Amino acid sequence: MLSFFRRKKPQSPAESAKPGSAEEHYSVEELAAAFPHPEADTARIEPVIEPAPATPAAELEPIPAEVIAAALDVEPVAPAATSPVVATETAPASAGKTGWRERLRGSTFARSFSGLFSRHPRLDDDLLDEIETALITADVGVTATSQLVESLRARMKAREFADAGALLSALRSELLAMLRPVAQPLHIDTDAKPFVLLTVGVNGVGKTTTIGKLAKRFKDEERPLMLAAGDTFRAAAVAQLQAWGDRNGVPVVAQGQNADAASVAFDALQAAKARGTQVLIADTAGRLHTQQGLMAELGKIKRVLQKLDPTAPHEVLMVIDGTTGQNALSQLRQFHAAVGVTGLVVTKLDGTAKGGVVFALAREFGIPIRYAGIGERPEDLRVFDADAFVDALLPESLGA
Ligand SMILES: Nc1nc2c(ncn2[C@@H]2O[C@H](COP(=O)(O)OP(=O)(O)OP(=O)(O)O)[C@@H](O)[C@H]2O)c(=O)[nH]1
Ligand SMILES: [Mg+2]
Repeated sequence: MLSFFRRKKPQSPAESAKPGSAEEHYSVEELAAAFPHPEADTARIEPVIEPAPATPAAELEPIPAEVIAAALDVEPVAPAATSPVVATETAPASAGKTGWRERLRGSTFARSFSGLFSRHPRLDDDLLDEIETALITADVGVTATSQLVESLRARMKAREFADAGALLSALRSELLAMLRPVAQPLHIDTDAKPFVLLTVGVNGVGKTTTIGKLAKRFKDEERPLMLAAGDTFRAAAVAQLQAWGDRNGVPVVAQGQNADAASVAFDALQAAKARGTQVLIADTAGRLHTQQGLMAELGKIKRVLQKLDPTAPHEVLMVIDGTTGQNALSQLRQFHAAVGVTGLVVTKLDGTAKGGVVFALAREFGIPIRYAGIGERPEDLRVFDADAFVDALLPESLGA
């Protein structure tokens, strides 16, 4: 692990804005032990463009495994003992055995539709009204829902459907047609040296967890990889990323809490270039899309990366919490304006997510959806599959 620390700047408002963040924090003593700080003052440092000389990792106290484990709420694990760039053995990836349908069963979308066709087996306006209500409840959005239902109504009046099952098939096809164009997997351009992936999103959506899952995926694909701990607002965020790095034998460039995020990104890109790393993934602090200063900081990270590589970042991956609902649209609008989002990950689709927001995002923005998070384990980050997704929410068998 490459790790070095800088002076403190005042606490970010993003931290206090984060619901439930208090429980995730360490005591002052734990933080002091985890992140020994050379200076005690709290003056804000000016943005650092040129990287400062790094303190050799050997001079730093390692973060105790218990502290890292506490950040992740898991059993402590022994960190990788080898040099960062040397590939270490990773546990064999257990295949994601649980299917999309099983994981998305609890979604509002799936629950609203299960039973709908058996309650309304007749092909009539009541059935269409029920479908409209189910789509709205599942957060597909008013405009997309109206379009879908009116199209079905016109086709029903034209006697295109023999029965309710045929109407269900038509609805499935229309939903698929909305998603297929955005189901574009992430392509790692190996000519980019390295391919820089910048993750962004509001607080708690699953950015760091997604990075950990991607680290495992890319490591399994034998891609030389490096992580940048660009969430410098919380010490626990650095520890969380370092834990994922340690687990997967992936080096993490960090400067500790309150360092300048753009400086971390710059240092990491320099280190990645020097080591011939293929992929660099940069974490960033969660921020509300309405916090203009913090949104502008993302633009700065991007500009600083471009000083070293004008084509970086090669992917701005926005992570969206699938339980968010229609607010996800304004989040994406703001992040896209600030930093140019090129791909999406929709997480937490396994829980109580409504599911429909994926259609609203696809319809409104047409930005590629790269991955879906359908659980907390590394193998639960799935390449977004439009067919599997629609099939899970609205199985063909419902109309039988
Ligand atoms: N069920 C489920 N939980 C997830 C998924 N992805 C992330 N989580 C959980 O969401 C919580 C927040 O994840 P983080 O990765 O810390 O989120 P973050 O966006 O980095 O948060 P900040 O850095 O605080 O903004 C953790 O408890 C994760 O385990 C998912 O696909 N499904
Ligand atoms: Mg995070």
